[in-house]
Amino acid sequence: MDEDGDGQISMAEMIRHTRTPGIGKSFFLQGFDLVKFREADTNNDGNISWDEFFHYLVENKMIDSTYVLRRMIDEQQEAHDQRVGNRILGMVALGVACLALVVALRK
Ligand SMILES: [Ca+2]
Ligand SMILES: [Ca+2]
Repeated sequence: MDEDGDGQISMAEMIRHTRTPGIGKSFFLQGFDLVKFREADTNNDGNISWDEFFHYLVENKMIDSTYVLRRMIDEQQEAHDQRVGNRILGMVALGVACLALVVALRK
C-alpha cells in the first residue's frame, strides 16, 4: 500500500490501493473510506503514518494488539532459536573439521 516507501500512506495511495481489484477487499480495508482516512490521520497532515494506521486499527478493534504483540514476540523467539541452532551446527561442523584434521595429521 505504501507505494513510494516513505512510511506513510497518502490519500492517493489509499485510493489507488482500494481500487486495485483483489487488494481493495483485504480484511482491514473493508469500509476504510475517506471519512475513516481522516479519522485515522490524527495529525491532519494528509498522510497516515504506520503509527497512525496501527493505532487506528487497534482503536477500532480491527486488529487485536495482544495477538500482534504475541506474534512479534514469537517471531523474535523463533529467530533467536534459529540463530542458536545455527551456532551449534557451526560448532559441530568446526569440531568435525578439527577431528578430520587430527586424523589426517596422524596418518
Ligand atoms: Ca507513501
Ligand atoms: Ca498523519
